Amino acid sequence: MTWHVLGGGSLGGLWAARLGRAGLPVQLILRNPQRLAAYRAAGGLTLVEQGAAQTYPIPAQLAADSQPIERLLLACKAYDALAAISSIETRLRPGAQVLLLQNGLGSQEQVAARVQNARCIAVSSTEGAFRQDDFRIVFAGQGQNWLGDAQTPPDWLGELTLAGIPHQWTEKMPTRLWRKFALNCAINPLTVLHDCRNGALLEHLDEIQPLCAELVELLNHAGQADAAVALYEQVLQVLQATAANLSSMQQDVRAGRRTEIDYLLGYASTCATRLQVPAPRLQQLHLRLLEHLRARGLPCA
Ligand code: NAD
Ligand code: KPL
Repeated sequence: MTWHVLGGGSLGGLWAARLGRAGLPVQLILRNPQRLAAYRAAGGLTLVEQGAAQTYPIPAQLAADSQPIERLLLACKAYDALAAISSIETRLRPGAQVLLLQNGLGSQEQVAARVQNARCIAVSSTEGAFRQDDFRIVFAGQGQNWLGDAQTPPDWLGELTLAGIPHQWTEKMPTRLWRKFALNCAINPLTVLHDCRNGALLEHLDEIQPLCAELVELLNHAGQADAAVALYEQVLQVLQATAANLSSMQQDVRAGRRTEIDYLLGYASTCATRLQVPAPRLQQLHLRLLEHLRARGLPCA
């Protein structure tokens, strides 16, 4: 069965290259004829690992192709996910499996609501990759891919093992997603506002501690108590362990790219309002970040 990978960016490229070089059938789905032509001219996807580059001639197509899709990795940003799935929805076979790689919360529900005959499986990745150039991806950090839903594990997990893609199946995927969401809400926006690396936030614990307290309340009211346990302590651990890193949001802002703010603080603010949980610090942080983005001419959604 073919792995269709929508999005030839950092994580899509990383997954497609590993699946393809393991001899598994892979098809990349690219945005438009110009991107497809550029990809073909590049001769495939180049993956750089520990300084060594290798090009993999993975076949690619457009969303308008007629090949039915049984297994799809949706590897775009959260804000592109709904449009991306809509572009191929008529190609999905009934019961198709769709892996959702997006950070934050909200896009998974949007996609699942759009393709109700598909089995949507969320993935939370701690692997790191970035685009050095078009179709040239640097594998920058080893990590884990947590994935799961309420059904029995699919039979293709062995293919991930064959491809050397680290993964762990969990029935508690919502807890994983909410925990990562809370960590990202507590860390990423403040790194942008203080224009600093993760470790420098250890000097701003007066802001982080009450923010974590609000996030804990929010998670508890959202029925995600497990994801709220010792949140502040884990935020401190992440800040220490990733002290020299730029958060993903900080990288986006520095590069002048759109951020996934709507799927982090945007989702948190909306959720707090809907559940009538007081969250003044989260909401103020959201407004400060929006103002910061606006002042730099970056999209506010
Ligand atoms: P990226 O911007 O590098 O790649 C996304 C790709 O999707 C781009 O090439 C874009 O052109 C393509 N795309 C968007 N809409 C499309 C469409 N309709 N049709 C075809 N292609 C389309 O993004 P990324 O870094 O791979 O991130 C993907 C998701 O994974 C994000 O939610 C991100 O937060 C998450 N994530 C990334 C990393 C990382 O290290 N890069 C780690 C963990 C999680
Ligand atoms: O996931 C992250 C990100 O940058 O998006 C952490 C590690 C939480 C902060 O850098």
